[in-house]
Amino acid sequence: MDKLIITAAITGNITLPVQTPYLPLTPQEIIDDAVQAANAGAASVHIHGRDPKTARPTIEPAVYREIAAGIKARSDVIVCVTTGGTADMTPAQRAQVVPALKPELATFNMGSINFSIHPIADRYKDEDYKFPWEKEFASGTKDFIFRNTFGDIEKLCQIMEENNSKPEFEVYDVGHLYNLNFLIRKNIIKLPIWLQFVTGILGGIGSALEDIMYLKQTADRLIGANNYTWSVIGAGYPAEFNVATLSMMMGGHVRVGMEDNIFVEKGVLCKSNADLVEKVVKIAKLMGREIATPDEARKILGLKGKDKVNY
Ligand code: KMH
Ligand code: ZN
Repeated sequence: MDKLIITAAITGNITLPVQTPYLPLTPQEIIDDAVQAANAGAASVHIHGRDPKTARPTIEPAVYREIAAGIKARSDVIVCVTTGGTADMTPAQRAQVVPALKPELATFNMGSINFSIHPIADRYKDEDYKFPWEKEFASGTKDFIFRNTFGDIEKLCQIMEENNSKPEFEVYDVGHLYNLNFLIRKNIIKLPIWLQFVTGILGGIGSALEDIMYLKQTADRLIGANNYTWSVIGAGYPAEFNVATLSMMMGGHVRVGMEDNIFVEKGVLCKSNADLVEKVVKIAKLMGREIATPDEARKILGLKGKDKVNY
């Protein structure tokens, strides 16, 4: 088995400030938290940017540049930037961070889903919210189609190739593996690939043991076990740690982080992403799985190296 690649998803664009006071929001908080997560054992940090004043998720390249450069100055961790954006952004706007930063890794969403966090809005009273955009942002996702059409995917493939950025393919459901299979057969996506199974999101597949097994078996059948490396996310608690443990047993890799889950134990908020990384490192050690350093992860994933980014 390869050493374990731990990704820490630092702030995301679906976790709301009302949910936890520990969510890193400003570029400096995101940098500090990402460096801490790397020091705790994360080989890769997945980055979303937020507006420095309003904390609302943004795709503004200057914010990403500040964050990525700030992390690079203090750590050799891999920086994986998002191309996910939010409901008010077009796929073209979401992709602009790739030519701007030429990152080693960037997320690549493999299909369109009704990506929804609207039940979160029901949990809070109006006076609980810290920012005026939060409530509508969450409730509006009831009708949000996270658009990733075949046309969008082809364009993003080209952008990623032009900038020598490796896609981290986000697979939210089994159909997305069929989308991948189609594009591999058409020679639009080249093997080997890096897959992130994103489970437990409302609108996509769940994070039961059977769901993870089915994703893995389907990927083996369609793509071929030797043609991909995979990692898994289970949104929420305890799914994050359950699927991480399962993945370690199956030879996969893991993602934790406040983008996906804010609890380190039942009812106990994590105070930083490092808390979540430390817990998964403990599980890995108990299971005898060694942790990959950033450079070991670069080798496993075939990345171009941090000297070839544009930040
Ligand atoms: N914007 C969300 C619906 C990613 O980082 O690429 C999903 C997302 C995933 O942003
Ligand atoms: Zn993300």
